[in-house]
Amino acid sequence: MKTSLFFVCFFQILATAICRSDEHVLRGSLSDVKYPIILGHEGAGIVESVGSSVTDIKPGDKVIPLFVPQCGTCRCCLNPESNFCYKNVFSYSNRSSKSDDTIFTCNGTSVSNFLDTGTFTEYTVVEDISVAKIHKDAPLDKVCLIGCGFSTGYGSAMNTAKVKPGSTCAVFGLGGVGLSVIIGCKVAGASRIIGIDFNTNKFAKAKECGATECINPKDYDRPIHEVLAEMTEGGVDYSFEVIGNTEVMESALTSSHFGYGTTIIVGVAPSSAKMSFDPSLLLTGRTMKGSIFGGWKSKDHVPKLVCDYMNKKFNLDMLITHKLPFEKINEGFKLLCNGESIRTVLTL
Ligand code: CND
Ligand code: ZN
Ligand code: ZN
Repeated sequence: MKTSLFFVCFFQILATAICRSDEHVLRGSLSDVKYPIILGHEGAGIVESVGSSVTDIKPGDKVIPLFVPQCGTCRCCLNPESNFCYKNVFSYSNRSSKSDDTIFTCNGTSVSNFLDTGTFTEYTVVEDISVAKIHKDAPLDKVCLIGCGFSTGYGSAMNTAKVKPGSTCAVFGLGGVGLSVIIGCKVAGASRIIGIDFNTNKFAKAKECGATECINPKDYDRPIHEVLAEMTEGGVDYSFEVIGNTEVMESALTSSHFGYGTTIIVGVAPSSAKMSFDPSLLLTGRTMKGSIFGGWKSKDHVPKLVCDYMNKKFNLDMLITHKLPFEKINEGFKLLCNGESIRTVLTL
């Protein structure tokens, strides 16, 4: 391990949820990770020990690991518009970890650590820039969702799109991340929030989160952007792709209104995927952006999001449909793949 031991934090994971990105890696659709790998990036735990140079975290603190780090000193961290960090793993050819050497080994074989957070383990070790101390009374089996799914969706609406009061939004994909986009659109004051999914079973929960209408593309014999254009007199103000499908990304872009519509890409497409669309969609005044971890500067904002949750600014409990002991993790993946769960939280 090249990382200096002075700057590490060793902690026990007490709760972790399953996000679709973990399943993308299980399925092999992200080719830039190295196997074997410890998956999981949506967790929370309690610190056991820290390196001697770590000043902001101490043993006994509750923490959330951060899959986008915040070193605080690089060009991205210093840019108020960015939540990226030069120490992120996304800009490296190996998406499992930013260094070639790994912290973990099993019988002499290196084991990668997904997004430098790998939470599907009882204990882990991360750099101090990849972990945030949270409120001492935070319920770990709930706030683990702030480690990815909730913050990613909620921030995509609040920070990346900057949804305005009275606006119309379309959210493609009603999983844990998409429903969190809906919660963000609602908190931002959107007056119409249209959920789109081909699994109709997701509609009731989407409405509970704030969707005003839900539609299933399978119910129409014409492209969904035409249906949305009809419903909204020409197109939506904001559209979000929260699936990871490039064809849906194009639909989301086409569904936004010319002249001012904004499309946010949140879903993670397979590594080999390429997008192709008519450039006049942008030429005519639409904007398309991507959002990692909802645009939050992780180390600064995760503790605040936990406090906002505790102060009831938003409710994420309704995203948790299943709770299982950690050893039933494979059952949790089955629930996700069968479209039966929103978030399964695994606890020790
Ligand atoms: P989940 O699988 O729970 O939800 C996806 C939803 O999309 C499901 O309800 C599906 O039924 C629906 N769906 C799939 N294909 C279609 C389609 N063609 N048309 C309509 N509906 C469809 O996933 P999740 O909510 O956990 O994650 C969603 C995406 O977000 C996924 O790609 C994940 O990898 C990504 C993500 C991004 C980030 C980030 O920082 N940007 C962080 N974590 C996860
Ligand atoms: Zn940085
Ligand atoms: Zn995730």
